[in-house]
Amino acid sequence: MYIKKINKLVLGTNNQGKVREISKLIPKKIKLYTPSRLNLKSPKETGSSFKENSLIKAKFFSEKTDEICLADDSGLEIDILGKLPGIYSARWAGRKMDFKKAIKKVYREINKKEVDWNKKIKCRFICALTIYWPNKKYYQSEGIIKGKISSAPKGTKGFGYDPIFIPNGYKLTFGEMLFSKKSQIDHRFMAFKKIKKFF
Ligand code: ITT
Repeated sequence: MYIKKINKLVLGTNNQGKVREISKLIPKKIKLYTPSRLNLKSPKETGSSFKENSLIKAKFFSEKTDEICLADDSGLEIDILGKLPGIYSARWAGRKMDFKKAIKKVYREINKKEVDWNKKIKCRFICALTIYWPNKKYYQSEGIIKGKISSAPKGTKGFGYDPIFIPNGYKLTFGEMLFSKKSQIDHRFMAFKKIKKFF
């Protein structure tokens, strides 16, 4: 299949943590634009899955700009909480996107279950990416990284729920890990690997 390489792209996210991380994955020669630079707010995420929500965002920003758009919908699923916060991961942080508050809510909800912190609190980060072209074609991919919830938040690197997530096979939280390490194993990288051919 002949794939026309992309040389200009709108990153359909208003989350600066994602902008930082996705920008590093995309080859330097591609010109990147962000909604904040174009003064565009995000659409309502009315989908019921990561894939649906990433499509809503990619389509919205592509139609607004008439450019190719890459959007990410992601979140943390915690088994003992029935996979919450999941697609509500950003919403748990409230309107001010306060992740200290979201993390407190995670511990509050887990402790309501009277868990044994010596046992593993299983969870996973999921990322759905959608590339949407102005001719309405689109392509989606999903990436997952499994892990456990740390018994306390640790580290100041990264963003969002990084201080409470310990990937399987590691002792450090994503908040303690160097970005160069996180970006080689995380859900965003796993999803990105599947769409790399377009860049
Ligand atoms: P956009 O919709 O503008 O992209 P958002 O923050 O609302 O920004 P989501 O709806 O996809 O994005 O919410 C996902 C939330 O899950 C996000 O706010 C992060 O806090 C969290 N999250 C996703 N990937 C993460 C990662 O790699 N590390 C830590 N937290 C992450």
